Parts: sequence; C-alpha cells; structure tokens
Amino acid sequence: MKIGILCYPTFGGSGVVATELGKALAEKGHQIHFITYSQPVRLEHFSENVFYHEVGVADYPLFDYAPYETALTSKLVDVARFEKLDLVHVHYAIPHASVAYMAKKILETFGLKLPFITTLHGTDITLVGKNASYNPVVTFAINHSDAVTSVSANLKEDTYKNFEIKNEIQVIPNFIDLRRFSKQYKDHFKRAIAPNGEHLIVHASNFRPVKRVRDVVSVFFKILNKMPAKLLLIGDGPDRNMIEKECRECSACDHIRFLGKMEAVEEILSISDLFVLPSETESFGLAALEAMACQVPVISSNSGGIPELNVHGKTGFMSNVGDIDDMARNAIYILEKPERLKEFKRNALEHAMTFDIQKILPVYENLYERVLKESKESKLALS
Ligand code: GMT
Repeated sequence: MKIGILCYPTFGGSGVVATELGKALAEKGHQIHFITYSQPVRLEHFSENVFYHEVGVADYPLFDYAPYETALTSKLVDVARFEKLDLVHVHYAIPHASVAYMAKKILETFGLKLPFITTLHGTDITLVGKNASYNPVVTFAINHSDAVTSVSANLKEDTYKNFEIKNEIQVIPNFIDLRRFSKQYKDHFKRAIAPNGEHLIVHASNFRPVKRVRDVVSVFFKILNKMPAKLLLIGDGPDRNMIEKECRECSACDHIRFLGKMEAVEEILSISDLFVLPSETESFGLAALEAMACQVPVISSNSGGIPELNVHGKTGFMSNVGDIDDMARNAIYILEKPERLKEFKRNALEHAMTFDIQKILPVYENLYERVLKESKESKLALS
C-alpha cells in the first residue's frame, strides 16, 4: 500500500508512534510518505520505502499566524496525486484530521479517493481538543474520518464523553519495538552516573504541567531519605527551568541530573531501576512502556489509560494523582529488596512484550485494508 502519514515530528508520543509505525510498515514493504514541517525525530535512517515531504509555510506580513493547515493540505493533495497514495493515516486530531478531510474533498474534484484514518493520542482530546475554540472542528473531523482509532480504552471513553461522536472508535494500543527498546549492558554509564551503586530513578517527558515533574522530584527526595539514589530527568519543556531552579536552591544538583532531550533514551533506561510517571492525565504513557521494555518498573499515577499499561503490584504501582507519599512508599518497597526489584523488572519486561509492534502492526494493516475496500466500494461524491 502507499500510505501518507501526517504527524507532529517532535519528541511527543504521537509523533514517535506515527514514525515507528511508518518505519515498521515500510519494513513490511508498504511505501510510506511522511508529510510534516520537519524531519520526524525517530526517522534517523535511510529506508528505500520511506519518503519525507517537508511542508513549507509561506510567510507574509499580513499573517499574524502563518496558515500551516493550508500549506499542509496543499502538500497532502500534491503528494497524494503525484505518489498515488491509497490512504492517509493522521496522528493527533488537531489539525491533521480536518486537513485530511479537506484534502479528501479537494482530491474528489480530480476524481480521486483518499480515505483517511484518524488516531487519537490524548491531549488532542483531553486537553486541547475539548477547548471550545477547537471542539466543532475536532468533532466534525472525527465524525468524517473513514476510521478512528484511540490508543487506549480510556481515551475512547473520554472522546465519547467530550464530543458528539457518531463514528466507531477502535482501540489499538501503542506498541514497542523490542529490537530497539531492550535492556542493553551499559555498565560503564551506570558506574559514571552512580559510582557508589546508588539506585537510579528516571523520568522522561516534555516537562509540561500535565506531567507533574515536581512530583517526580518530591518522590525522589523521599526515596533519597531512605537509600542512596540518583534522579535522571530526560526531556525538556516549559517546566524545566522552574524545576531546575528549585533543585539548585535546595542544593540537590549532586543527586539530580537534567539530561535534556535525548535520542537514545533506551541507553539510560537500560541502567535505571525505576521510572516515575505521576501525570495528571495520560492517555497511554508510551514513555512508561519504553521503560518497561528495558526492564524498568513504573511508579505512576492511576489516571487516564495508565491502568491499561501499568499492572499494580506486578509491573510497578499506581497511586492517586499527587499522592507523593504513596508513590514514594511504593518505590521504596520495590527498591529495598534486590530480589523484589528483580521480580518487578522481569514482570515489566514480560508485560511490555504484550505490546510488541509485531502484534499490533497487523491490526493496523487489517484496518487499512478494510478502509481501502470500503472506499473502493463507495461512490465518489463529486462536489
Ligand atoms: O504527552 C504529551 O504531552 C505528548 C502527547 C503527544 O500527542 O505527543 O502524548 C500523548 O500521546 C502519546 C502517544 O500515544 C501517549 O503515550 C501519551 O500518554 C499522550 N499524552 C497524554 O495523554 C498527556
């Protein structure tokens, strides 16, 4: 199949999922066309079946806001016509689903069909999408998608709760490529970061308020009161400066390391003992799945779709949002006995394996085939 993919190219989970899915489909022989404003971060290597089309937005003094959607729609129409795309898969409803709808309608005037599948990732529904300024467009675009998927059952429920959705939403959970995300032996890293055998606690996110990174630090201090430990913070974003300043003010810099945005996050996960994800809400928690695949148990909140990933008492523990004491207690419980920690690590990997990309990929392929078949059978609604 020739598949177009619209996504955000940044370190965000939706872009990562879109890119990893595209790469895996390309390995299976599909031709994949990424259409976005910069090279997706996980698209590092050449593949004969992967193409990247950059969207340039022409600026003009009249524009306070450059019309990215218009540029993206035009690019999608152009790529679909020239490359003869069979369908397009959009990740993150805003603005990709409405862009795909517009492109579909434009292509119909050329006598072409371009069905589109929308995958909802979380903040496009839970934070941004339900905002009154976006809601009607998001509702319309979801209802007019040829198929809609969500990355967790919880996100599906939230979508039905927040929007008037008539379309069926299929839950297809996020996945992991175990060839990349598996424990690597990086003992020299561990010795450099934790020379005295300290436990390594890790968090990775975009440092947005929804991630509650301050809670990560609070949980860490409670762990540190009981045992030697170091905290590694991966990523960057709006709350980083504030958190870094607070850490400096309480002279915690020796214990906490800000690693910034990292490509090879699996190298750090490979030497870590616990992953902390105290998010206010999280539709899935891909970062936690990446940790689990590298044998790192998870201390998390119990919000959103996290309970569909983190198995309480087995792969880690869940607490109510903001319950720092409970999170710290659970973390210490896992860390204090080496045998117990080993068991949680084993369980984390075992459970991560149920999200193996090789199991999820055929689900997407079946969906594409169904959508394509239905589209071929339907009449072209020429306007
Ligand atoms: O978490 C973010 O702020 C980024 C966001 C995104 O769309 O890139 O992540 C969402 O999608 C990920 C991939 O499906 C999920 O694993 C994250 O849980 C979800 N984030 C939230 O729901 C807050």
